[in-house]
Amino acid sequence: MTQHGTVMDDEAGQAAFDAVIEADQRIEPRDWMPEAYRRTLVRQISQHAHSEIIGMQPEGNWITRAPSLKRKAILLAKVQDEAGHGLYLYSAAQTLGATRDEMTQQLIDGKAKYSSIFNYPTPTWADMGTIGWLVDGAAICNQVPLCRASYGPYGRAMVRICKEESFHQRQGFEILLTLMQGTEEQQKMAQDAVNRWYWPALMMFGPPDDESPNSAQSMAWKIKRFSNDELRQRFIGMLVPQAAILGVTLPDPELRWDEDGQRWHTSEIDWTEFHEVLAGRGPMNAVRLQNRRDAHEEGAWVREAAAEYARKQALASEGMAA
Ligand code: BYC
Repeated sequence: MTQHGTVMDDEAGQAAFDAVIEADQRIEPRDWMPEAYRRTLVRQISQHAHSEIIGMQPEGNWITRAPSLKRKAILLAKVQDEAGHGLYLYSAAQTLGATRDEMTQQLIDGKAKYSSIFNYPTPTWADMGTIGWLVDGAAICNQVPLCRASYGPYGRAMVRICKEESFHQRQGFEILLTLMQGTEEQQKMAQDAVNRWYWPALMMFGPPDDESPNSAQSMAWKIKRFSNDELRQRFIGMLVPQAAILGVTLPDPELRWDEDGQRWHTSEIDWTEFHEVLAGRGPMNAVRLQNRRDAHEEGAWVREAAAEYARKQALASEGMAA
């Protein structure tokens, strides 16, 4: 293993690694790193990449039915952005030695996790607004601190992703605002979508801190900067004034600011639902995976053609060099 190109034994490597983390600087791909740090990053970054790719489906479902040409162009661009995020993130995981083929195989075999949120259906146009507002909103809250993750390629990928997510969040908010200024039927459709997505969006931040096995170590390594519950609280604080502007009700009768505890008091989150979704038994898990498998099989010819083209290019440049 190396640190800036020099061969290091494990003891010196660990000391150099600890010093970089302590000084809040960045670990780069060729630096020495503990195996567990590498594994944690591959786990989190690949899950994140899979989430972006699977996350194209709930919105992709509405591209052909968006209510105007302008809405269609915006939605198409947003879904393409998610594909781009997946690609930056797969590339970041590849710098840690994971191959794209391995990661893809784990996803289509159903062995890899991806965000629970993408296992819910999108029956109405209001779901497009709500995904932007709540899902991209939660994503920003979770991902802005990841721009400072200690692993360089991950942090840098997150900077661009967060800029795009901010646009996504605003376009979702604008869809909901338009619906809320519309007919009674449109207002009901928007409120119904908020009712369906609110709790799953809170679950995106992961299990409560005392049931989050990875948080303490990931925070010590400065991959995560805030705990799951801290970010969930921050997200609720963001939503409350925005919900008031929209005129929608957050579907939690217990929600109130607790002045003494300096935190949002909420009803209990249904963690059984979260665990069911993670176990593959959410409303759309089977459909999402089957679509991903079909797309992989149907895209085989593209991968073969690209590999063949690369092989011919390599042969041609060898011929030129000879
Ligand atoms: N869904 O110890 P914990 C997007 C798993 S894409 C599924 O707290 P950690 C977008 C967790 O992986 C948004 N699994 O873990 C795209 C762990 O399992 P393993 C995706 C979850 O890693 C398209 C176990 O539960 N965002 O924005 O410290 C359109 C215990 O949890 C979930 C990211 O991926 C969940 N919600 O913290 C629109 C952000 N929560 O691996 C929008 C990057 C937890 O031990 N990831 N699990 O078997 C992270 O920040 C962290 O990985 C998490 C979890 C906060 C999610």
